[in-house]
Amino acid sequence: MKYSYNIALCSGLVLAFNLNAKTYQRPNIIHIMCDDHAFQAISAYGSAVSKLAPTPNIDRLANEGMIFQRAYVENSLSAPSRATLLTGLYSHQHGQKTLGKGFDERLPVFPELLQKSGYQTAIFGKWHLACEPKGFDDYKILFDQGDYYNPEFKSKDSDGKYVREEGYATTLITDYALNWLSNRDKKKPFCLMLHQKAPHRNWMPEEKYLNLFNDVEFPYPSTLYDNYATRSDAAKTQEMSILKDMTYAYDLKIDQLADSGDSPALVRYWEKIKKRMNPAQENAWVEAYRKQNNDFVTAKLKGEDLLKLKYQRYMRDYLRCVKSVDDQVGRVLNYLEKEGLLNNTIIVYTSDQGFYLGEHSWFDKRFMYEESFRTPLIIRYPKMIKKGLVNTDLVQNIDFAPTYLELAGLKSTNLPGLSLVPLFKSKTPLSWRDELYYHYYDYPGAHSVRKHEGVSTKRYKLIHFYGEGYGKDKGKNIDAWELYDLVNDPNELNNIAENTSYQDELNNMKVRLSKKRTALNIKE
Ligand code: SGN
Ligand code: CA
Repeated sequence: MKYSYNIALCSGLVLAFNLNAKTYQRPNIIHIMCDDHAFQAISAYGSAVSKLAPTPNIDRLANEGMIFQRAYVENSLSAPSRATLLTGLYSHQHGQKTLGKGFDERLPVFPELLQKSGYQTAIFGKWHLACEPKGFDDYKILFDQGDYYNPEFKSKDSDGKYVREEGYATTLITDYALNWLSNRDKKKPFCLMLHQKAPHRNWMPEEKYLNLFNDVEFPYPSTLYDNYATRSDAAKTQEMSILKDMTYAYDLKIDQLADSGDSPALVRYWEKIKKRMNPAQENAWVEAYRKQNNDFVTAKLKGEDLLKLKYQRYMRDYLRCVKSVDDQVGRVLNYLEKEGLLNNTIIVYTSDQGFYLGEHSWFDKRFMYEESFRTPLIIRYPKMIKKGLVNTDLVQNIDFAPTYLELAGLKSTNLPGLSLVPLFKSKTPLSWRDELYYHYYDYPGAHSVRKHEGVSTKRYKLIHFYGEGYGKDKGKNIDAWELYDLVNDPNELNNIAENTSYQDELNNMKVRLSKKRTALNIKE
């Protein structure tokens, strides 16, 4: 096997912590990963939107730990990110490059190694890989993307079947996690992966929050009207525009407008989803949206006004879902506090990628532009991390596996990522990476984002869009370069690849990309 872990218990690593190896107590690990949770929707990150929809429990993790300002993924999509988390590998190395099948199940995954070394391991919530979970003592996973209301879960005891559970996904997933923690063997350390489905599309809030934010007008991102003037065709041919692609019924819950251009497949899907609700849930739902839907229909808005109202409706539902996520993080923290586990448990809060909250006029993710390439990352571990620290080093989701292995006293070899442990102590090694490699492959696919790869330093980002066009893009092969100066143009509005003053930077970045491709053996 090409990628291997050395599973020997490694006292050398333990000593590297400056702790006495004999007294080193391996920490418990809780990896909380929410689906599509934009950093812009976490108040600790300080965006204008998040100030109106605060997340006090997630913020507590940041206040008592370290917030990473420059955490990124290597491929902004769920299944690839999940495979990367488990293996520590890039998409082309573990095979899960798109949402379809691809994961090389023979590869070792870090929970399996933790399990073999004496950890109790479990995963609850979204799984999203075509294979069965391995390396977990217990699991309860959603079917595919999972449902918000009364979702179906497969568990160790369900005979391979998905079984409907009554309730709201975010709460149920947390219930399972806390129940597992309560019944664990207290003599052994644990590794718990708590993977929420929320706030993934189609953003269905919990009953009690259906009216939250009704009177709030969320501020608009400064790039809401981006016209992609300096960009390649890729930004112009995507299908993730709030104005054009966000549907009335499925996305915005305005059923009266289902025949005003919505995709019939999504309308049918939405009808099916609604049937999952029990009568009380359905009533609450209809009541909550009645007035605002009537207002929306009566207003008959067009153009900019329509975009703004769609954005408001999108933000309200998205942030309502986030509110439930934050509540449940609070429940987990309370449990750990009550059980005296807050000191020796590393709690990681992150997402499987970033997400657009109207920036560039979009929802969804996939692009290497900051809002989807970047992801939230907050880590609380008082034994190593002092309170209230802000980290600005370039970190990436390939770093999780080496971090967890090091914390568990295990050694990893041949992994492309870096353990974050030295950063916890605010001592960035001089040799820390100064660039990130990114590659998106899922085209043709939902939202029509063209294939691209790139490298990013703290200062510049180079993106290369490539490949044949399909469907509506048939005949439009693309081979386009974009370069952004992240310091002078943090919103990435000015592609300077063709600007004569930046040809040295362009060439330097092209050399970086070419070297990365060689080092990582990229074939595509
Ligand atoms: C579904 C969504 C897409 C989303 C992908 C991937 N469509 O296909 O909007 O981009 O998931 O999301 S939906 O009609 O099913 O809602 S991911 O987080 O799993 O990568
Ligand atoms: Ca996702």
